[in-house]
Amino acid sequence: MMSIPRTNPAMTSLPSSQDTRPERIILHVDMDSFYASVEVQRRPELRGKPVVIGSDPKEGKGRGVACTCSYEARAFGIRSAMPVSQAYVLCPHAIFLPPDFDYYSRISGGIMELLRSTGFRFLQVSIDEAYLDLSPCGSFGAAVSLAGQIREDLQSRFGLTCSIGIAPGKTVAKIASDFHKPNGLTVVEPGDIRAFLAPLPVNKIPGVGKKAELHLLELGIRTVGDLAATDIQVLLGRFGRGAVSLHALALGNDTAELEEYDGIKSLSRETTFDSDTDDPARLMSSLNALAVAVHQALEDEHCRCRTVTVKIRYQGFVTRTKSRTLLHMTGNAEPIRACSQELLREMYDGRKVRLVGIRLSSCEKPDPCQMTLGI
Ligand code: TTP
Ligand code: MG
Repeated sequence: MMSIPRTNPAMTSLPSSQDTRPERIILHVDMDSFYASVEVQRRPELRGKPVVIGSDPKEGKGRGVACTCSYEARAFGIRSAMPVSQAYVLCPHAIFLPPDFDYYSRISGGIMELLRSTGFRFLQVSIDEAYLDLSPCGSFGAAVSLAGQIREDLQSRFGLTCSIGIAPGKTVAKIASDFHKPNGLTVVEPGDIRAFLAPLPVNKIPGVGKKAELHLLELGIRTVGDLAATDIQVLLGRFGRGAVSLHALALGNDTAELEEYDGIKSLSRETTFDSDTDDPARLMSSLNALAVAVHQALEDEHCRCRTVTVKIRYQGFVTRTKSRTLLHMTGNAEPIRACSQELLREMYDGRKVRLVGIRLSSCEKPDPCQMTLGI
């Protein structure tokens, strides 16, 4: 394993096995404190300050949560998903900014385009993270050079830093990108996976959440090394088949492959009424049916979405649309239905309607490398 701290982003010495021909080289990139860094980039006066992206803390009485915060704010103990009231207590002089999702989505689009344009197999897994399959590079040394180029390009084009992990499989690449944040580059070569993972707490494995962590702790398993040393039969008895890939990973076998996914940009469903209507109940029930249908389409694609748009075409073909970006990606029917109803209520002006429609956009596929345990 080789870790390159942020103070030394340029590689000077290449890993010893640069001449070997590994089967797979996967790069995972994750932007650092993404929403906060994007805000700091467009408001340079915020640089170096604790910045929290979330709703107004109202001097400790606000009820929302923080989406993320700058690393300066993290030094005060503030974290993503923490209530803003708590964040305010930890750092009253932090700068709290409301999220501007449309802007973050646009910047994310540019970043993903840059990564895609490298020409390697590409998979975006969230607004600020993606994988590239760098196997055609032929060596870890060549992959590290390319990673350096990507970091430079992201810095010069967007003024943003990222953290990168390079490993023979997706799961280890993802764990590695988180290893030296922010602005880190961590390379785990094929023979080093087990040693790299062994000291890490089990919750560093994607998909091992609080519940799984507690179950593992009950078995005396705290680190990935403990997991490797545990008899697979014990794990199978406790977690079922989900334990197989988890145990294999702990032993150094990262089998998660990168399947390229072009991504659906949007999904829509619409209904044209037999006769134009201004009956609110009829409009709402049609909208609800559309929400069910478009959600089904989303499920069929195994996707989640972030933005909901409602379209109304009035008599005479005058068409209006209104969009809303949800706080989180969702694959659930309820937020889509509720948001569509809200948009219709806000937009409808009482005229006779010819057509209504719902469109879901900013769609993405959840990261398939998440481990799932049968608990
Ligand atoms: P992350 O990559 O998890 O976090 P981050 O980029 O802010 O920080 P890090 O340097 O640790 O990678 O998430 C990307 C963005 O997604 C984040 O900037 C804001 C958003 N987000 C939320 O809105 N709510 C959440 O709970 C989390 C974790 C992220
Ligand atoms: Mg990030």
